[in-house]
Amino acid sequence: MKRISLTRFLVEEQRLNNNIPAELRLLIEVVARACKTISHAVGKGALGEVLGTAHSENVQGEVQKKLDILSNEILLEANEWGGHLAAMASEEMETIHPIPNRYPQGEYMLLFDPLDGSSNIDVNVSIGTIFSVLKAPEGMAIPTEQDFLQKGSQQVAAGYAIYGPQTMLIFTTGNGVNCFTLDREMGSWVLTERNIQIPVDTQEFAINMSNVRHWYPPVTRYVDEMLAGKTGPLNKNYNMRWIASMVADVHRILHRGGIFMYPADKREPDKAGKLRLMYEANPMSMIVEQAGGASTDGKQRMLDIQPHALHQRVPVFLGSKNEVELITRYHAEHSN
Ligand code: P6P
Repeated sequence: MKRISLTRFLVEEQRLNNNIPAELRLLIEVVARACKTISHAVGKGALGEVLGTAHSENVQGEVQKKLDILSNEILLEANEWGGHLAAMASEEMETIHPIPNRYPQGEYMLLFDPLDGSSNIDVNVSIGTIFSVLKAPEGMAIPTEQDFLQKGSQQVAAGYAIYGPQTMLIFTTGNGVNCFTLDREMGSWVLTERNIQIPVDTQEFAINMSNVRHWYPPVTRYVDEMLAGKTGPLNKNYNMRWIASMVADVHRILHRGGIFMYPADKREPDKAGKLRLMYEANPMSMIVEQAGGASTDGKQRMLDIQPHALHQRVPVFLGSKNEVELITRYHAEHSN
C-alpha cells in the first residue's frame, strides 16, 4: 500500500476540498508532532521517571499525574511560536492561555485534554490526547474565555491521539475521519484508514456499571433492555466494554460500533455527568458524526449545545446512530 504521509494527506485534502488553509494545516502538523513527543514520554513509563502523581490538583479538583502536566506543557510549547493560534485552553489549566506577545497571533483557538484517561497511566492501559479547533471571532484583539464558548458545530477540526499498542492519530476537518499510525522507526505519521464509518447498529455498550444505583430511569431502562438480550425487547444479545479511557472506548466504537455513555446521575445536583463539553464531548462528537454516528447529551445534539463555561460538564451518549437515537427517545419519553 502506497505510504501517504500526514503532510501529503493534508496538501491533497486542501487541493480536493479547500477546507484546510495553510495555517490550519500547520496547526494539525504541530499538534501531531506534539503527540509524537507525548507518545514517546508515555511509552517510557517508569524508565522515564514520569509515572505517579505530581502532588497537585487541576481546576477539576483531580490529582494531576506527572504525565498530565508534561503533556500539557508539550502542547503549549509546540503551539506558541507558529503564528497559527490566538489562544489555547486545556483541562489542566483554569484559565485560557493567550499566545505570548513575542509571537504573532493567529486566527485559530486550540482546546485540548492533553492526556485523557490518566487514571490508566500507572497501570499501562491505553490513554490519549483529545483536541478541538475553533476559529477566533472576527475582530478579536485580546482573547477571552468568552471567545471559546462556541457550539461544537463551529469546530473546524477535531481529533485525538491514542497511545496504545500502536500510537494513532485520528482527526477530521469536516470531510470524514481519517486515521494515521505512527511509524516509530521513521518518526512519521502514515495514513492507514480513510473515511472510517461507524456501523449504525451494534451489540456492544460502554458504561461504568458501578454507578447503576445512581442512574435516572431512561438509562436504567436502556441498560436493563440490553442486559435482557434476546429475551428482551431489543431482541439481541449485547456485550459490554468499559476501558475508563474515553479515547480508547471511542476508538473501539469507531472501528466496530457501540454506544458510549457517561450519564448524569443522582449524585450531582447539576445533572451534568463527569465529562467536559469543550475538549472531550465536542471533539469526540464531531469525529463520531463525521463517521456516520450520533452524539447527544440525552436530550439534544451535542454539537448544538451553547456552552456557558469553559470547563462545563455534560452527559454523553455517543456512537452507533440507531442506539443513540433509542436512548435519546427514552429520555424524551421519561421527561413527559
Ligand atoms: P470513571 C478518564 O478519567 C475519563 O475522563 C474518561 O476518559 C473516561 O471515559 C471516564 O473519565 C472514566 O470515568 O468514572 O469510569 O472512572
